[in-house]
Amino acid sequence: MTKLKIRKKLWKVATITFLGFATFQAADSAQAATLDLTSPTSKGVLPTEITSVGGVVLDIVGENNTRVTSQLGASQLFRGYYDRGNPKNYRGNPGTIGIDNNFTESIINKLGGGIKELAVRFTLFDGDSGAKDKDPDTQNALLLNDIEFGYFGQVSTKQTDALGNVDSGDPGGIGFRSESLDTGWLYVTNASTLSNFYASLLNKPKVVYQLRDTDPYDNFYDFKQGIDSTFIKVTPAQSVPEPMTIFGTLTAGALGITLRRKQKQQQKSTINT
Ligand SMILES: [Ca+2]
Ligand SMILES: [Ca+2]
Ligand SMILES: [Ca+2]
Repeated sequence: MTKLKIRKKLWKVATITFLGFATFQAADSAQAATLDLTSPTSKGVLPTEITSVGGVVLDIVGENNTRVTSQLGASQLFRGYYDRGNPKNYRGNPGTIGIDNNFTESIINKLGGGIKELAVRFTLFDGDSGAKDKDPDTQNALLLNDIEFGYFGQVSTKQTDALGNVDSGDPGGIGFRSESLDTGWLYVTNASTLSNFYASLLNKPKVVYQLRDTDPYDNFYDFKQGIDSTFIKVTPAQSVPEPMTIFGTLTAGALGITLRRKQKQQQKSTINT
């Protein structure tokens, strides 16, 4: 490759890198109006197919850094009191929030033999797990496949409208508050919780979300609000190199060529003398 060609290539990469940053920043500012398009896992920004509000979003990072992101649609979830709401077979304590059947065996096999990180997002209207509500703090537990994953009353939440636009007057809260459409994430890295959950997926490839109440049937829940979308996506680890890495490699390559040329010149002059 001639020096001119290398220079041209470097310029091209620099331009792509710049455009990459510009796109990233644009996406970032577009997110300011809506909430929850970034997961607390190390993978961060959610696949664009995930809606800003509604349903249950499960974001899993496998031992091999492959990411599996699933959204169970709002229309498939529970609404009502857990002794009289619907679907009928979701009633009880624990009561079922929803069942995600998108986890096929082949998807679970892509996680590299285990789960490193897991985050789950809920959108719930009138959850009553805010500090001053009926079921604060640890009164409503979340279960995934019968395994305890935390408490609704300890989740940081934001109030939005049905399209996911954050209520500008809402300072945010802890728990899913009474008479409010709240969205928030639970984030789990506890190794034994994650390994138990992984084993449950191997046993039955589906995720059953449930809520266990210390004093059941006193409260109405509506998990059906927000934007309805059901979706699952597998993102392999490091499928595309970062622009900065390409730039770094090229620069190193160009330096290498210069160095080798100098060495050759030195060798030549050594032979000549
Ligand atoms: Ca209570
Ligand atoms: Ca209760
Ligand atoms: Ca309520």
